[in-house]
This record gives sequence, C-alpha cells and structure tokens, in this order.
Amino acid sequence: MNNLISNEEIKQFNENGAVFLKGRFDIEWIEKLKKGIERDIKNPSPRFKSHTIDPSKPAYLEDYWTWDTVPEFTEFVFKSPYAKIASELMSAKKINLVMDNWFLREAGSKSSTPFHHDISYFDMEGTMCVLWLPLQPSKKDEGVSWVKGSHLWNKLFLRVLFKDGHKVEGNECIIDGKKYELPPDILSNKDKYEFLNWDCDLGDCVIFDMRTLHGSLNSSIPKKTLSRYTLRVAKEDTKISYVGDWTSYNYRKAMQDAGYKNGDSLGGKMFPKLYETN
Ligand SMILES: O=C(O)CCC(=O)C(=O)O
Repeated sequence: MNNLISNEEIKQFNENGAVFLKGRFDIEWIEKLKKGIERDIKNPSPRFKSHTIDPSKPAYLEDYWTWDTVPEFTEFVFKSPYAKIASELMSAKKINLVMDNWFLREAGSKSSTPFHHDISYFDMEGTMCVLWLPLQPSKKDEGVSWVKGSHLWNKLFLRVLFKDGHKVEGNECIIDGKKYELPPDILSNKDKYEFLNWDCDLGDCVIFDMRTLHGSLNSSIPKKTLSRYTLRVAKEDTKISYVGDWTSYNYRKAMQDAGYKNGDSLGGKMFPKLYETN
C-alpha cells in the first residue's frame, strides 16, 4: 500500500512534536464524526461534561471513550486512514487504540483549553500520538496551539483540569523514579516559547506527540460552534503503567476491573489493535 505521509512530514513530527497534514481525511469522515457527536450529546456517556462553570453561558463540552458506543466513532477508529498514518509517523509495526474524545466549543464560549500534555492523563508509558481533527473550518487563533519541541523536554507535568479556572491536580512528586512537575505558565511567558498553529480546512488535521504541550494561546471567542474529534493511539512499545492518583478517576478503575496490570502490553477489549504492518 502507498505511503500516506512524506518523509518531510515525519521529520516535522519528530522534531517539532506536531505536524499539520493537509486534506488527509475525506469529507465523509468529517460528516460521520459530526453525526457521532450529535448522537453522543443525545445519549452521552457518564463521562460527558461541560468545562464551563456557569450553565447559563455558552459551553465547552467534552465526552470521551465513546468509540465503542457511538457507531460513527467505531467506524472511524477501525476504518479511517488514521491508524496507518500513525504507524508511518511513529515507525510502528503495530498500532493500538488508547482513547478517543471530542470537544465542542459553543459559539460565544469563553472557556478555553489549558496548556497540558496528554501523557499525564494516562496510565501508560511508550510512544503515542494524538489526532486533532477539526470538524468545521477553523482559524489558527480559534483552535489549539502546540509548544514547538516540548515533547523533547524530557519532563512530565501534572494534569490540569479543563474546567474554567484550570486547576492543577495533585502536587509535585516522584513516582517510580518519575518526577511530576507543575506545568509551566505558558500564557504569562509567551515570548519564551515558539508556537505551532494552523488554519484548518475540512479534512486537514494535526497529529502530535503525546508529550507535546498544547492549549489555547489567546482568548479569542468563537463566533460559530467549533468541534473536533481527537484520537490517541500507541506504538507496540507501549505498556500499562499506573501512576499518580490524579489519573485515577473512572478510566483507571475500568482498566483495573478489566484486568490490565502494570507492564502489560496494549490489547484486548479496551485497547484493540487497529493496524499491523506485514
Ligand atoms: O480541541 C480542544 O478543544 C482540546 C484538545 C486537546 O487538548 C486534547 O485533545 O488533548
């Protein structure tokens, strides 16, 4: 099968921690994912939430880990080109699902995305990447910005809540030799960092390393409702690694109930294989 990604795109992903991919998803996928979000909102998972404290204000909504209950998401996870794209970007022989979610900022929402990296939210260790796929055309200041090269800082930052106020969860600590630090105050020190962000048409996406810091760089308020589907996948080196209490809420419990133990490779019901090279 032909390559979906160029060597230059792989280089950008490795060096910058995020790569913009033009027109890699057919509009049918975008329409399907939009339908999936509509379906999910009508019948959300117990994990569905608004990050906007005042319920009378336009909301910033999220649901996650619904790939197995929303048929449009199931189809995207197993049949879209993403798993093959991810295998090329990460030079992976095998790709397993980690977790999907979607975000929706209603027109007028003042709630924003805190700067964070996804690695701290998961009880896993290894090589992982994230698809960020906007479902409406969006300008660079309406979406997320990535801190160029931050995946190579060799740092782990504590989780930040998306709820207004962006509270950091837990305290600085060392767990199994891994140090978890307070995330840097990116917004007060914008001149210290280089940012990556892109205008996206339908079908464009950004794929980023699980360790790359990202969040809302400015306080722009969307004039139209904007949504995106995000999907985390892992290379074959990835293992289960239970970490600090801040990841413990329902995702950890479900993993433990399903029998996943420290050091296990991904696979099985929660983290199925999506792609394997011959
Ligand atoms: O698109 C958004 O609103 C947030 C996405 C994000 O931060 C993530 O998927 O980790």
